[in-house]
Amino acid sequence: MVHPTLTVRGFQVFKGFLSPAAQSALVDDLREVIRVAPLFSPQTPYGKPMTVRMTSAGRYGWYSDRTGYRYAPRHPSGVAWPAIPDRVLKIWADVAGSARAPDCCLLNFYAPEARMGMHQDKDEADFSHPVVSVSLGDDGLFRVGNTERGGKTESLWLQSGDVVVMGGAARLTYHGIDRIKPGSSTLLAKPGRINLTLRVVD
Ligand code: MD6
Ligand code: FE
Repeated sequence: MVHPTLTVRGFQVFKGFLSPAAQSALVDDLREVIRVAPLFSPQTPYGKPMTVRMTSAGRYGWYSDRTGYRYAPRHPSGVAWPAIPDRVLKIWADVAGSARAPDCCLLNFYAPEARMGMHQDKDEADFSHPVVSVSLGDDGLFRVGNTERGGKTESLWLQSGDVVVMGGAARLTYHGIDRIKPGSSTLLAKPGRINLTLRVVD
């Protein structure tokens, strides 16, 4: 049984869950995912592209364009999403407490200026499964709000190797990334941050 280092508004934070060696091995796996399914900049229903670039692994990939958000069975190029790496599935098995394996691993890449606005993760069919996130590379300032938009928030820095579980009463809590701290980690070849989110979709 693993225990979170701290819990922020129901988000369980496992600081330093992955050793530096485990982080490097994971980055090698993700390089292969990106080779097969290259990062792209999703459009949004609001007309502006997202500042993060993304891709996915698994049976479903998260996709956004002017018509809305959805899970898609293929990368925009038409190729099937690559399989979720075993090392990623192991993290889910260790922390999620879910009987099912995830069927989407969304990979977000934050270049130095990228951010992610406050959002809920609500495109999945069954909110009894948590969302598990893995941070790699530069530190990211994570903001946690409420189950309704607005109100007071709390922020914490997520560092390379940290794992967050968003489940239970926190499953529909608003959250986002205000900014990253370029150069705070040497894990990646260039400044930036990778965040993986694992979900059960259908
Ligand atoms: C990020 N994370 O850390 C954005 N979603 O870059 C998320 O949007 C997120 O950390 C669901 C559960 C945990 C998360
Ligand atoms: Fe999210």
